[in-house]
Amino acid sequence: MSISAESGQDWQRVLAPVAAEFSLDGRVVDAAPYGHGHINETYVLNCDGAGGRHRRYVLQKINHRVFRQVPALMENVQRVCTHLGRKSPRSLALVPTDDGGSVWRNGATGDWWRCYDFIEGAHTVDQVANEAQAREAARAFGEFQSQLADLPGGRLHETIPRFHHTRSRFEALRAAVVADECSRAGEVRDEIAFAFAREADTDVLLGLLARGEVDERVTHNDTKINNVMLDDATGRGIAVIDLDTVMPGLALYDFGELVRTAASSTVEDDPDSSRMRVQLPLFRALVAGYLETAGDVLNAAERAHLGFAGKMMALENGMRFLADYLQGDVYYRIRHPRHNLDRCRTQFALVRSIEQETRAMERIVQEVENRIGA
Ligand code: ADP
Ligand code: GN1
Ligand code: MG
Repeated sequence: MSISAESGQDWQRVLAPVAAEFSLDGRVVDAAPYGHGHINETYVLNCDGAGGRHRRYVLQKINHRVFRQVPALMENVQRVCTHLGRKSPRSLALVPTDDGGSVWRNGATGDWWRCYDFIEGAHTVDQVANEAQAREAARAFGEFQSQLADLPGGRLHETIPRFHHTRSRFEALRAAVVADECSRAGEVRDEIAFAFAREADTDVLLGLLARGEVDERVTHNDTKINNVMLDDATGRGIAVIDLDTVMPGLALYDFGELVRTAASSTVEDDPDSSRMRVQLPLFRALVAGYLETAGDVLNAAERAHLGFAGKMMALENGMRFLADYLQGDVYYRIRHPRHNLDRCRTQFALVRSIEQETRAMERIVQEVENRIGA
């Protein structure tokens, strides 16, 4: 059965046959859509566990149009969960299928499903509330980076090839402009010009990698603020989630995504892009938190590009949203017809703001390094 997060169905009836494939503790009593992701479909299952204990699970339908090699993806996820589970007690844990697998495929629809233990006593936020929260999120992602430095078993699969290859993202945008399949290019001339004027930027991080100035690492690649769980009582960052894009990458991609989503003045799709700017106190908190836990693994070139990385990820995401708008909104889930355009404009406003604050951001990195003796 194909289901959509928006159609207001009887979730228990729809999801029960899927849930029945997994080794859950108890009977599913209730199910509902959950979270605000743009790619997968996420649901929470409420169960009557053994001895009447209430248990919750997260059930996800993997978007296999975006993730084309689901078994390879799940191999990555399983390896990373196992490794993190040895180091952190509350890390993300897969619930096996009844036959011991990590994922179940519905033979009738071709859909892929997986299930996680619900991480209780913690929450995610879509927007950072204060500097302490920004610092915690960065600390958790930095810890994730350093914990995966000794992941055994060889290179992870690239679940989406060239995911943060910003030059390729630029070329994809250029192709979408040329094709102009939905005759929308005329309406977004300013946004196209904005991206085209920054073509040279798209090669900077790739150049660092090609020259060996930064290393390839195991990175998360989607370090949005709502992909880290914060403890309800203490506010501590306790688990990094949404591991589909964990693969070989640059630490700067992770830090840049954090800057984009956690040092910004508004949400990524604010329809009023004039409200978007980089928040320097939040940027300072991110640098402090990230260096606290990942400082030992970052080299001088990485530290020198922490601010630029934020600009890069805002530009890359803005280009991706613009390309999707031009192609007729085929990739990201949208809630209204100009959603991708709003997202693009707001990301480009963030790019502009970071460009204006480049010097101040560089000074902040130096100040934090001097303070912690890094
Ligand atoms: P998406 O790819 O759609 O972003 P996520 O894996 O990030 O999917 O899940 C969406 C939301 O569901 C998260 O932002 C988080 O709030 C919640 N969530 C996901 N996994 C768990 C979990 N194991 N325990 C508790 N909440 C979770
Ligand atoms: C998508 O799945 P979600 O919502 O966490 C996207 C990210 C983008 C982000 C923009 C696999 O993330 O790359 O940065 O939207 N994930 C994928 O909000 O494309
Ligand atoms: Mg997510």
